[in-house]
Amino acid sequence: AFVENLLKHPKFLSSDYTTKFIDETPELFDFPARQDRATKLLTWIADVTVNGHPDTAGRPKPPAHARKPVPPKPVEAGPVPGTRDLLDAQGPKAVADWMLAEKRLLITDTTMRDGHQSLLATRMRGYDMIRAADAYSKNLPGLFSVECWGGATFDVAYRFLDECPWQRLRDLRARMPNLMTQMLLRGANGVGYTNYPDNVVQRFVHQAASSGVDVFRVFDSLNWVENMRVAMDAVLETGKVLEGAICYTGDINDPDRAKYDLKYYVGMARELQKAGVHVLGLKDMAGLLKPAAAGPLIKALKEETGLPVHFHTHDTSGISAATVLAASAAGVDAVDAAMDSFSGLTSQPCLGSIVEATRHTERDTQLEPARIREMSDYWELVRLQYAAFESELKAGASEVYLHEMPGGQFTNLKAQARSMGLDERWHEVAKMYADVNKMFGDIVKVTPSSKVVGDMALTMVSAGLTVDQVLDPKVDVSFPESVIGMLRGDLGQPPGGFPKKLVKKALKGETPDQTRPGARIPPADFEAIRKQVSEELDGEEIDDEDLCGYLMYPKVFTDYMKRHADFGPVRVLPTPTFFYGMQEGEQIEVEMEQGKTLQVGLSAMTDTAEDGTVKVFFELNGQQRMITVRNRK
Ligand code: BTN
Ligand code: 3PY
Ligand code: ZN
Repeated sequence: AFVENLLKHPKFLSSDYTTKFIDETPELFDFPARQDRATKLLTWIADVTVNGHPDTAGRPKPPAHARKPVPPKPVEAGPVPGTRDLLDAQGPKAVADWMLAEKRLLITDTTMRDGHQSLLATRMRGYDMIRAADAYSKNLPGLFSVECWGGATFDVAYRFLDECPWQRLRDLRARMPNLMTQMLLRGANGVGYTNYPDNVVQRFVHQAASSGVDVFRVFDSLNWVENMRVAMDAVLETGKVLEGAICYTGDINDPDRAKYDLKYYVGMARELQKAGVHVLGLKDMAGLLKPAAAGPLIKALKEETGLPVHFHTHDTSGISAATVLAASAAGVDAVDAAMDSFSGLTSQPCLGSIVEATRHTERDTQLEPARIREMSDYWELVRLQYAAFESELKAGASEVYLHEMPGGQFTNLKAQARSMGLDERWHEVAKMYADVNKMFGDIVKVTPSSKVVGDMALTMVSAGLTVDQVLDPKVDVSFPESVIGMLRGDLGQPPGGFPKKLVKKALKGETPDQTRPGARIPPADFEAIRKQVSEELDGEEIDDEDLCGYLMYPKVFTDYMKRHADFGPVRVLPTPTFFYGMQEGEQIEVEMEQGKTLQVGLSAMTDTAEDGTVKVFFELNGQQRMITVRNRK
């Protein structure tokens, strides 16, 4: 591969090189070109062993005592029929009717999506999820659904975990045939941060349904129902469950936040009902719904629409379980919770404790505490392997009622602040986030609108700007691109519109567009795009899932495909191997696919040679293999 690279290097071809050429031209070592899958995987292991993984560099390591996570043993019997069987046999309306008729408090487990999105920067690999899926199916058949897809997990899978999110979905689906899988869809923003053409959103929804999603929770980051319709109509066409979500912000009991009062939420619920949703989602992405507000809100939503209500919250404040119990007492149909070891703080409330708290009451979930504990024990060991991605957040914080940041954004924004040298000034950032929200007219803050508020807050803190200065026509302010885009109307319209004075200043007189963004973006030409992507990737076949990945994240997708061509299906590597490589003398098993397992041992490695390379010696199913990698450190 080295010689191949050398022979095709432009400088080499033009004879424009010196004797130092090889030392000065690291890309010559960018192999391997096309090799067999096992060699590619060994190349990844060798590279990470020598150079480390960029994502864990400088971060805490898993503790030395961390044992290998072993998933709970599935009970002997085959899977008991669950919600998925009902959906398949009778359709989504029957699921909704069944929810209304159930006395039990139904539970969605969010560990595989929002749990790790909120606690571990979305870094949990499919490997660790898929290993647990059979136990979920056999031991917890009474769950309402398993949230395991969408939100930030889609792009993080490609971007940082070098795995295909679609494959993860298919693998999970196959192992949990009796349970409904659930995803989070950002309406017209798909699983991205921008508005897509209508036909892209439609195609994405249909692909997600056929690859294995059963429940679609659809929301809009400004609560603009108009902007949710394309996605919602597409879900209705698939025959899967449409959960239209209201994003909750403010406080219905606070007379100073009258913009988001009970009437507002009931009005939105009615719009969603008219749009044909099967289930009403109440998405409290920051964990702001207080126990005393949950009862009146949930009663009103149920009475006014007759729909089942599914409540989602975050425990940033530390009192979300109280809200869940108040919601339960008020008759909420289903709630989200994370397995104990992935609960609390910016994640969901504790699943096992909700099960215990409702036991022997009318709302008894009928889930088995022992099964939950053993599942949580598995996740506890999994979590240790992701020590690099833990945030330093240690306690609940009432500050969330000030800034109203979504649980999934909190640790991200903190990291962004750190990278700008603002780590000492976090509480200022939090206060500024609140001020920016007011300046924007008090908007719903959830991906992607929350990112816009965060960008503006960081800009203002680092430039030392106040709200008054930003609004002052005489002060020159350089607004972040995301802010200009939102005020221009790229994300749609918030209730009441954006404040005119701010819009005028940021857009420098340009008129904002208040029409639906999707209606002004021309449709994508799928087959032309497929052909062009395939050409960019040396003729690689682009299947329908790949195409949808590209449509959401063009560069993230093609970069992933290029790494995949070099390093193979690294999703099959155990998590410690993926992030840290191997130790000399270590042996691992790698299951390439069912029934095809590789035995990999790392027998020795050389010191770094003159030319900057290291030779790593492996045993692959008993055969000696040597991989040469450049030491980039
Ligand atoms: C990231 O930025 O974190 C994702 C890129 C990962 C690159 C991996 S690390 C091991 C291997 N060696 C490389 O040079 N690239 C891949
Ligand atoms: C996401 O969009 O990823 C969210 O979790 C919003 O709460
Ligand atoms: Zn959430």
